Formats: sequence, C-alpha cells, structure tokens
Amino acid sequence: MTEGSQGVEVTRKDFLFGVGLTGVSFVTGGLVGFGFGDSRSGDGGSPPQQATPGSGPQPSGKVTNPYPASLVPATAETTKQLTLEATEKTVDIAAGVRYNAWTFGDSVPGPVVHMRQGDTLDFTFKNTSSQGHSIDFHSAQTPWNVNYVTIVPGKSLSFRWKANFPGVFMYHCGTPFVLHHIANGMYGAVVVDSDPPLEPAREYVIVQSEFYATAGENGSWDADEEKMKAARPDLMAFNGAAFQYRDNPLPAAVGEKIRLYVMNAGPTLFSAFHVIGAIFDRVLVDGNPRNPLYGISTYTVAPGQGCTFDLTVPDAGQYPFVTHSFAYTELGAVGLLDVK
Ligand SMILES: [Cu+2]
Repeated sequence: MTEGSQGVEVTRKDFLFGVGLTGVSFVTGGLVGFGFGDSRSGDGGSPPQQATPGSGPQPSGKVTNPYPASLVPATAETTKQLTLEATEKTVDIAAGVRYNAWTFGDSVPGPVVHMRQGDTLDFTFKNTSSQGHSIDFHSAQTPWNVNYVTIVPGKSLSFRWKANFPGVFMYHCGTPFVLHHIANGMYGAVVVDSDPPLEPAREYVIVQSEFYATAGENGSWDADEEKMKAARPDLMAFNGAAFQYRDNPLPAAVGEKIRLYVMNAGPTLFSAFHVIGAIFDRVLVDGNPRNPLYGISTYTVAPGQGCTFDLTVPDAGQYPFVTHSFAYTELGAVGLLDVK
C-alpha cells in the first residue's frame, strides 16, 4: 500500500502519529498509532482502545524514569560475584501504571548480568519475599534439581557456573506456576561477551515482556492469571515499562555500529524484532558469533531466547524499534533510536 493509493495527502509525521490515514491496520479508532502520541487516550474524541476494554490499565503521560538500556562493560575479574534477592515490589510498568511485581533485585527486569566467555559466576540467591522462588540461568550448565530448586522465604542458595557459551540469555524464576512467576516480573538478561570480543559498538540491552493485569488495591495492578493463560496481555514492554523509549529515545550516531542485545522474556509471545527504516547488518542467533545471519529486516526472538542485532544507520532521524506483531506493538513494545 502506498500513501497515494489512499488518495490522501499524508505527511511523514501523520504516518508516525497515526492520524489522517485510515487504511493502515494499526490505526484504529481513537488509538494513536504506534502509541506515538502523548497517551493512548486518543486524539480525536474517540474512546480509548485497549486489549480488554474497561478491564486493563491505561498509561497516561510519559515515562520519566526509564530503565537504563546501555550495556555497562563487563568487569575485569574472571570470577564474578553476584547476589540476587527475590523481592516483592510495586513498580511502574507504564506511565501512571503501578504494578505489584515479584522481582530480582527490586526491578523489572532484574539487573543485567554482563560476563565474558570463560568467566565464572559465584552466585547467591536470597529469598527475602513472602513465598518460594528460584532462579534459572539459560547461560549456565548446571543441574536443575540441585541449583534451580525453589528456595523458601528467608533462605538462600549459592552455586557457581561458568560462561562457556557467549551470547544473550534469559534468567528467570522457575517456580510453579512458572507462567505467573515470569509474568509477574521475575526475569532478566545475561550478556556473555565472546572470546575474542565483537568489534566495538554502541550497545543497548532490550528485554521484551508482557504484562497481564487486574485491578488491585490503591489504584495499583495485580497479576491476572486468566489473561496470562489466554496470552491476552494488557501491556507489552521493552525493559519493563511500556513506551518508555518512545518517551525517552535511545541516542545513536550516524554511521556508528549500533548493537542491540534483545532478550524476549515472554512469558508466552514471540518477538518479531525489527527497526523501522533500517536493516540489520548482522544478527547473531542466541548472540553467538558462530551463528551469523546477514542483511536481516525482521528476526524472531522466541520466549526464552536472546539475539544480537547489529545495525548501522546512514541517515539522521528517528528509527522505531518494535515487535512487528502489531497487536502487541500497540500495547507498548515500541521505542525509538534517535540517530544524530
Ligand atoms: Cu518466583
């Protein structure tokens, strides 16, 4: 479809903001297309659109405290120490939407764990919450029945694992009902640098996930298991808050190598990862340099998977990164690269 086929003059801005063009599937009702407007409450007097009308959270305004997406360089020591605490914490999953989450380290996602191939992680898991939780590192090779067991409140567990494989990995709680524990916020990313390392780049970590919400107390939101089982999310997020990098674009420069470490925490939906206006020079499946693909426009990141996306942008401008599954894009899995 072209703009001309609509018989309507449509400016670039109109397209991005989803006004004036009615023939595009993601422009529906009063919804500001892509969620690129100031809020999802619409701009034309139509009622707001949502996944489950009347029963889900509605973001309002802009996210002002974005999760830091820049990858912090790995430290020099070959044996790294990490303690993660399972907690209960109310977090912002969109502008004005407070959610009663279960976390690793009080944030959703939990902290990014950055290692180098061959490093050992000397790990301690502490459960300071009110119910049993566990940890599962997709980057580790270790027995499930020994180290991924559920730890009761007040207890801890320590074990070590070695980063034998480079890549982008998920860690998560694996305590039943696993769907609920992941959906409630218990996940994070592990990035293992290859040996030898990839060429230098501007590096960001992006964790996609779903939120399924039912109204809780004091205006906050709780997990909705029925929506989880039906895979009907209310919000989709990159790094735990819907639309946060639309509101706070990630900077980059013309001609520089940009590297996105994309991990899909799910718990259920696939990511069709794409940057609008760009083509990936190279995608590393699972983030492993032995799995390169070249000249990719959109690539699937399954729930529980991570991939490395390299791109270079020849012209200044704004480039949205999205899941190209547009029912979900509209729920918040969209951000901007601001290339100057
Ligand atoms: Cu858990």
